[in-house]
Amino acid sequence: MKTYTLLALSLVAACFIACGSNSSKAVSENMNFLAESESVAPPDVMESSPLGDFDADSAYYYVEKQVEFGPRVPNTEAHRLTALWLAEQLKRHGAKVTVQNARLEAFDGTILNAKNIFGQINPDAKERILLLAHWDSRPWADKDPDPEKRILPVDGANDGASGVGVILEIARQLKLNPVSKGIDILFVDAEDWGTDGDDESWALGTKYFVENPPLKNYSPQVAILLDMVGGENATFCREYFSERSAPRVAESVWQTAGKLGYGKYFLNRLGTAVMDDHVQLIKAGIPAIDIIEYHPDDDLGFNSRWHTTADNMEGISTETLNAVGSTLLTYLRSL
Ligand code: AHN
Ligand code: ZN
Repeated sequence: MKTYTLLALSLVAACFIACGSNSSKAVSENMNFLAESESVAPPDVMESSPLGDFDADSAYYYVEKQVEFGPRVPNTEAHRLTALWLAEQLKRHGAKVTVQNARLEAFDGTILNAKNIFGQINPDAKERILLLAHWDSRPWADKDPDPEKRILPVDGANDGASGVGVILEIARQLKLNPVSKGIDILFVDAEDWGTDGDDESWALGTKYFVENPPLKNYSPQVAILLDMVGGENATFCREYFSERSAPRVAESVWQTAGKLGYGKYFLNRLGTAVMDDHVQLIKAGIPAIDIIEYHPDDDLGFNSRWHTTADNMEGISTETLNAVGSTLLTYLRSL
């Protein structure tokens, strides 16, 4: 991983860390997803969860389901089918769904047929919180230790699917046991078709979203981004831009985690600055925090699987998904 150290206080002088992932799977096995989509979590998972509690097995299942489509690389069939499945899942959880279609030009000139999937829970509530995660996966495992694998797409089990899986499970729980606040969910596309050294090449989907808001005067009170929230032994620090943008929200989230006994995951200390989707929101005036794996005391940075072919289901930990999902759901219920 690579960390670009922040030298200036402005967002323009950004810095960050890097990414990892894995193998491809046949898309054809996934053609029956529409029929399956009515069943969400397997029955034993549903029964094991008390009403209103985050169920990490269910979140894991959502992560696995995404990975089974194959790498969700823009302009592929796996990507197209995953978008349909995600919109379907949000609808099933009672959200009012809008899909934004955008043609976005990547740094290498490729035109990406991108889709931002936006769902609103309690669409008439005035006070709103936005939860987001990117759902695309990186086209190249450029950090893979094996040079021959660096042209392969990544599974993005952690980098992409984990955040989406946690948010889908939160949506499911909010349907079982609703809150009165407005909760918006945004699965953004085209985050990960970027290149090192070009900050503007990342987070294209979120940039499009803020430039083309799906609603007039859309201004959630705060946005919470989940990125790489499923890695085994992950730690989460208070990311630099988040801390400048919404310190009180970060404080509450980290405090909530501590009270729930997840202090070994949520380290209450300042992390590095990461160029991620939340930066586009902050630039557009939406306060935002990023919950992203970061290891402050070693060279690992994000996670050794990041942007390698090893970012697959083997790196996903139910315990980590539980720490993040339980913390976030408890935080949302406390508002
Ligand atoms: C960069 O590496 C530029 N940003 C980290 C954001 C990221 C990439 N999250 C997942 N993949
Ligand atoms: Zn990535």
